[in-house]
Amino acid sequence: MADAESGEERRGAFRLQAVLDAFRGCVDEQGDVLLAEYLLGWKELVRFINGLGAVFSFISRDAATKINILQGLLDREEAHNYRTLQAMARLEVARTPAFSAAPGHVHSGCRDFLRLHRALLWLHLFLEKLRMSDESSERPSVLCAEAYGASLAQHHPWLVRRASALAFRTLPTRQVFLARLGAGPEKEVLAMLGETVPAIVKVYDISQCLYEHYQILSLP
Ligand code: 1PX
Repeated sequence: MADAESGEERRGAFRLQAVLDAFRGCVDEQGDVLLAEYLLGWKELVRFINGLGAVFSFISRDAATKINILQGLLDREEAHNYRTLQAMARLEVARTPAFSAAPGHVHSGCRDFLRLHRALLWLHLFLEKLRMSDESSERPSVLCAEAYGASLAQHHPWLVRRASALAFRTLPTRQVFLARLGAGPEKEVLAMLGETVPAIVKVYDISQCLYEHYQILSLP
């Protein structure tokens, strides 16, 4: 099993191109979300956050845990049931009566996917702000906090919001941040963000529709 990297280890440099390829490639001809490709995108994002320092390790560990749970389902269960988000949701909803209100989260890929799905909204908002920014804009730390406040924060308790706010303050300047995306000169980074954001939005919208359809947007 290809584990998501823990906060301690880091193999190779982050590449925005790999995120773009993964999120672009994770929607199949039927418009279904391929879980293996989706997780590849998240593994690359975890690689980026691991490069930001120990203050972000509580975030990367949580993301890696969820990625590894889903990867484990893909690797161990009958693969066809977990090849796509649609197949996984169909299976889990049919298997558990009153799934959307079932207490706990034993063996539910849908609840862990939901956490990543919510984080994808943060990523979309943040990358769009970054893409639209210039040297006179607010620092990435501020853009990140704004995106978080408009998305993930509503799902997190005070302590997590507080720890996140402290971590955001340590983010580097815009120039350094863009350089770390590993996509060349600023103009090229911004152009690649212009392709990455719509690819992320497409996957987000498909997943959101599915969760609305099954009424599982509040899985505990
Ligand atoms: C192109 C590069 C851009 C930067 C990429 C950075 C990737 C960040 C990955 C963040 C993944 C966060 C997953 C959070 C999932 C979650 O909401 N978990 C909570 C609930 O889980 P539970 O199992 O209990 O229901 C959990 O409580 C969260 C714990 C950790 C805190 C999460 C804070 C998320 C902040 C997101 C912003 C990351 C800042 C990165 C700076 C660039």
